[in-house]
Amino acid sequence: MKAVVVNSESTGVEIVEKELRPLESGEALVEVEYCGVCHSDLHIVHGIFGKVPGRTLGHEGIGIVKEIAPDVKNLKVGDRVSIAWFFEGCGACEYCNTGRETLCRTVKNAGYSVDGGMAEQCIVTADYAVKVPENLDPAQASSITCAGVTTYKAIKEAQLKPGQWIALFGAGGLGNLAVQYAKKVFNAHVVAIDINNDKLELAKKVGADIVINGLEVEDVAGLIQEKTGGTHSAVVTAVSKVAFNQAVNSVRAGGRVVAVGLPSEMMDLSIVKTVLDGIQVVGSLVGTRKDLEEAFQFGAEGLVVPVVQTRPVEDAPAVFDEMAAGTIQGRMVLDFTH
Ligand code: 8ID
Ligand code: ZN
Repeated sequence: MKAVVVNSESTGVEIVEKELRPLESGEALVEVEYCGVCHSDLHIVHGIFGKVPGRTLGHEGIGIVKEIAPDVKNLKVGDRVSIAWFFEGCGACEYCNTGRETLCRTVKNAGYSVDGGMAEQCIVTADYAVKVPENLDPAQASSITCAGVTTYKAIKEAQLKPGQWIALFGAGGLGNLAVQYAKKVFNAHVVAIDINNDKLELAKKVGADIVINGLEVEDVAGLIQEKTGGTHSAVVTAVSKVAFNQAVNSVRAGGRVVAVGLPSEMMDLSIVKTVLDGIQVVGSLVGTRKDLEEAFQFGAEGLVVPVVQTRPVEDAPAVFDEMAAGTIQGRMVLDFTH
């Protein structure tokens, strides 16, 4: 089968032929239909979490179950399921047992510590594959499998209430979905900040009340304070510390900043401001299986509509270049159905 893998130098991706091993207990074989390309895949290719040459990428996979191990009870052949970053937890630790399973210390992550969904077929741990609702388009579902669930969960972490203001830094693959979840699901007011006007146009189209180009405005945080009185919270998916620093200064006293983007940098955090203004800064990592089920359902109900463009698998190297150049609107999704 065809698979998109990290090349041997960890500098880019290549498309190779791979064979899958036989299924083991608790596993299912999935014939992949679509897999989105996330900015995290680019980080993985560049080895920022540790080099993984030869690894099959992909944690926005959607496909159909073709085969199950004899002991699998929760899936049947023909089910449409996800292949997500949260590929498997131990199921027994304090994190797995307190609704924080993505923090499991022995977690497996698709497309990083185990082979992922950017291939014609993928072996999944059946208990961790989340079913896709019938009326959700599978290419759109792929984008919810990481970008959607991650932003939906991050907004939960922001403790956003209806009618409040939220600042969303970054309007890329994650960010445009963050706008939609914040606006349509949480009924909030949204400021979207990016450094690219095309992405801001998309943010506006999908519901942002105010858009700001961080390169065209001298004092981004000051402008947000002026227009909103300081937002109640912020979610940062931008891949730049500049945005993290602006976020801290954009929220009102008691505000919550949720870090999602993964630039390999340090943010500046004024201790005095953090203390005197009671600012909270928290990290948020993808979402649990339950979060993904909920995030899918809002897609199935048409409240959230992922902006996706399908591309042939052969385009994978080009899509990674476009991701690095920042020219993608919404999500590029590799099409394994042809
Ligand atoms: O669970 C998690 N925490 C998680 C899950 C999935 C992805 C984290 N991520 C991380 C990715 O690894 C990546 O670091 O979130 C980040 C964003 O992923 P993405 O949305 O898939 O990337 P993108 O489509 O390239 O969008 C990034 C946006 O940031 C903007 C860019 O213009 C682009 O639209 N941006 C940048 I770069 N600098 C900015 C700045 N200073 C900025 N926007 C505002 N201000
Ligand atoms: Zn991702």
